[in-house]
Amino acid sequence: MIELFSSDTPNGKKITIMLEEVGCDFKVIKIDLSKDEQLKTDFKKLSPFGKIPVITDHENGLSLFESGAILMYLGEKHNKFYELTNRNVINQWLMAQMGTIGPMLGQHHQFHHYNPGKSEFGEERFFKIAKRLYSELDERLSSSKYLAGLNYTIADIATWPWIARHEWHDIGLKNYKNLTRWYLDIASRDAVIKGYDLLKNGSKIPRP
Ligand SMILES: N[C@@H](CCC(=O)N[C@@H](CS)C(=O)NCC(=O)O)C(=O)O
Repeated sequence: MIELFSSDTPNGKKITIMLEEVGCDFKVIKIDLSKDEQLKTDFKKLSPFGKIPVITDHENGLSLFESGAILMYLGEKHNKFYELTNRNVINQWLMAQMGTIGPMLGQHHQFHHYNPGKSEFGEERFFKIAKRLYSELDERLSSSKYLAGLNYTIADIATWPWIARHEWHDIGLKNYKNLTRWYLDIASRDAVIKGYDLLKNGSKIPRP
């Protein structure tokens, strides 16, 4: 059994989706970020920077933080969505999500969604970057079925929950034909529908 310490955020949903995809028995322990539960001493023993998600695999006692590392671990352990023959390409797109797509869209959330009117510079800068990312992903998906090629992989699982925040982004997902095709394809997977509803409160995937 795997314990997942998480919150209902894109980084959190990556892992519920992956756990549903690999058919793993798991339990979610909710970390309330609004109450700073991520900064408690016991949690920081598992996650030194005080960030969700974290897993503990009770089969071997291993705890891991960083969503990308968790996806790689689960992909390797279950031999799913992380083919050895395509691993460099999968890693490349996974790292692009971890280093660029997540952090930049996260800033866009901060300025455009949570704090509009506080910084014109921040709002404009991250709106522009987010829009550029939509175009760049659309371009990639014009010639590739999934981010790392023909197959659905952990790179898609890492990226998809960020695009699922498209209503907050206010960019108009439906104007990006290839990104929309990819988004809807993944949104129709049973594991994604289940994993998206991280808190099991009936949360539905937003349509473009
Ligand atoms: N690179 C990390 C980022 C994790 C992250 O930013 N988590 C956020 C929620 S989505 C968090 O825990 N924020 C609380 C804080 O920073 O205090 C990962 O992918 O696991």
